[in-house]
Amino acid sequence: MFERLTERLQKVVRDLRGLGSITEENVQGALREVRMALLEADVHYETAKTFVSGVKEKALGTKVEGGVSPGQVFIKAVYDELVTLLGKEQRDFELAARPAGVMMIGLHGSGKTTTTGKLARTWVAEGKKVVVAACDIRRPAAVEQLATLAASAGATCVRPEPGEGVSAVGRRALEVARKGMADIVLYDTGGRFQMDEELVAELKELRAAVAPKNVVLVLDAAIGQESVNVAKTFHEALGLTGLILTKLDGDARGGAALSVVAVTGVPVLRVGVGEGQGDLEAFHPDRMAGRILGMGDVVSLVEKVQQSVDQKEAARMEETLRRKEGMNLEDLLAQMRQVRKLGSIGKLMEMIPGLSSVPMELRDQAEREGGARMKKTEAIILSMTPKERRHPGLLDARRKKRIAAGSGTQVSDINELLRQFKQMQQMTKRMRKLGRLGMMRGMMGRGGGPGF
Ligand SMILES: Nc1nc2c(ncn2[C@@H]2O[C@H](COP(=O)(O)OP(=O)(O)O)[C@@H](O)[C@H]2O)c(=O)[nH]1
Ligand SMILES: [Mg+2]
Repeated sequence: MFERLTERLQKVVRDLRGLGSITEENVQGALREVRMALLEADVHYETAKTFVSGVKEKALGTKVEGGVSPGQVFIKAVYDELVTLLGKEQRDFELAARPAGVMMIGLHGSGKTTTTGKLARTWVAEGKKVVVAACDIRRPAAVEQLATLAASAGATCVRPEPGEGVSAVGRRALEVARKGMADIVLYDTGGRFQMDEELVAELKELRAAVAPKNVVLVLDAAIGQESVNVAKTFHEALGLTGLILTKLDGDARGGAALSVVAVTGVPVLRVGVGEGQGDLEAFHPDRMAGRILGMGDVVSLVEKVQQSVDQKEAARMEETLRRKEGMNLEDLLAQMRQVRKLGSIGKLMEMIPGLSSVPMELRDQAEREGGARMKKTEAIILSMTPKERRHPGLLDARRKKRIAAGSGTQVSDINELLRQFKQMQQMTKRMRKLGRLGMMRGMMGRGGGPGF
């Protein structure tokens, strides 16, 4: 459902490539694309509007620096806004009361009974005493299903007695829980293939009988946009306190989550990720946003770069570019350490979409070779005197021999480093000249910088 959004965003990133900054004008088109994609995915008009203005504000307010492109900054803004829309923080059940009531409702086959079993299991494992009530009284098989799950979870199951109605079963389960000093009562209810008045009346009666603090809608994520209507109707009729999205192990990309949370404002408490009893997870708005965007881990990469390129170093690099004699070996050392701060090379490759598919062995190899080379270079530079680092021209055969001995390397290693360094130095000198030219061109209104 959100493949289109991903596609559009990738195009947006391509279009923003090469720009030096994000401005009101150049981001206009990108914002339009995002809005269209959201509307196409059936996101409510108002929600899309709020979303887009949030993205705009964030993107314009972010400085583009430290090796991050405007496209990446834009994606990051979209991502942040998605996280906000999805509820920002992880939320949980209201379990302060004793016993705390949790009413599980939803359409037929959405996963109510399975999820009731999963929850019981988690809570029992946390040392809580749990009672489950089989309030799906019309189908004997449903009662058996719950009883089996409860037994394996270590929870007490209250079954309907002949002639007993839904709310009577609920009331009796609550009584059992009170007497047994249980911590939690879970009410597993019946569903329909569609919402109807009879179901609503039945659920309302149960809710009135047991007054649970939690009324949780179990939603099959695979039903897509239909889930928005289902959630809206249930919310209006019964006042939901939380959502559980099931079957997220399938193809559903989380678009349903986005729309449902946006439309109802009800938080997602858990997600079902499989048929097994252990397949229930906490809901992390940030991870879901990443999943909706389907963009590898560009976002954490952007965050990492922004955090680690500290202001002082950025200023230092700028200063280097302004210096007439270009960069020196001290600058090189500082830059290498900056790169190192980003973490391992293998990890960085993993975070970049496209590079993440590079086989593990190759990533490891890059890691080893890159790491070993950086270490060697660092050792060589550290064996120099400060004066030598600032004026590499001083390095004659005698000095090189001394440095090689001090750093455990060969004179040939030092020559290799100096050769590469010369190339870098020439490049920074060229950048300096072009930079000035570029600025002049810019001032004369002909536009276009050097394109670095
Ligand atoms: N793949 C997958 N299947 C699930 C998940 N949750 C429930 N199911 C399956 O969905 C079907 C219906 O579940 P059930 O709990 O009986 O639904 P109910 O009618 O709402 O009580 C069962 O076959 C479950 O195994 C999930 O998170 N992932
Ligand atoms: Mg059921």
